[in-house]
Amino acid sequence: MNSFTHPISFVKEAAPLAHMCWSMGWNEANGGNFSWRLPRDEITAILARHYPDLAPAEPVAMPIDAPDLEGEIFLVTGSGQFFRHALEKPNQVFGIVQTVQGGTAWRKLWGFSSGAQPTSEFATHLAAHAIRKRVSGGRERMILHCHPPEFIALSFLMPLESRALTRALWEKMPECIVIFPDGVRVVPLLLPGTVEIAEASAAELERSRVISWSHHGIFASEENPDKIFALVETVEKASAIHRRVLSAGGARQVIDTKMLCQLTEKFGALMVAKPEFLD
Ligand code: 2HA
Ligand code: ZN
Repeated sequence: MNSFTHPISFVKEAAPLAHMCWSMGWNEANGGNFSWRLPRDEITAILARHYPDLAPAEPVAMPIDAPDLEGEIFLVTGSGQFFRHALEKPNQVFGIVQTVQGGTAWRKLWGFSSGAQPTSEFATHLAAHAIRKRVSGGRERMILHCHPPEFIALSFLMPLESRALTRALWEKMPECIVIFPDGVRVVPLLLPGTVEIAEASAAELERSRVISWSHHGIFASEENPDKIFALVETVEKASAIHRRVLSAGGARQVIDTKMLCQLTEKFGALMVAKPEFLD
């Protein structure tokens, strides 16, 4: 049972998620990052109630403009922080920041007690939030980047191609096409923490919630902690099965297109999008 508590309800939910990601082996050391676009009125009221003396810090310029996110407030992991420490030191691992000055800067509202800044991937997170907020009609609020080993292994074994990777995963477990009908989109190996990786990811995020950063990790968008964990967990499970099948010499049969179409028909109401790689 989780007995962790925190005056900020969003930290109360995010810290156990981060710790669980570490225990799954997805976020070693300072690897990976997380951000959550918070409901503005609710977080403003919580901060006013529990931290009445806190004043917003000076704005810091961002390497990317996010005009569509002007004024939005994010709970975000700090650069250099360990997911393993999330329960023990939540006020250090996490911070709450607001985008200001037309989405060209951020300012700290709470947290980062050791002086950290938002994750080195914050520019990509913001680009992703802007796109996924629009594409999902505001439903998606959370971005998780982590390093799940089976998923990463596939980027050494398979073509770096969205269709091939998506089909390989869909064909290994019936749940996959239901849970990620929008597929997994592949971004080539790019330097982490750059505007280049943000722009390459943004293009793919127009069509999918799940991105493969080749030879590096996964980048995913969803609504809440349960849904984002379930999404990454399912992709990683299917990746593990596929990697075992490859290690054993390859598949003799798979879940075929006919069955994938039947799954789509039966579970269409649960799917966030119409599957694209079904032909
Ligand atoms: O260390 O994972 O992508 C943080 C990262 C960079
Ligand atoms: Zn990473």
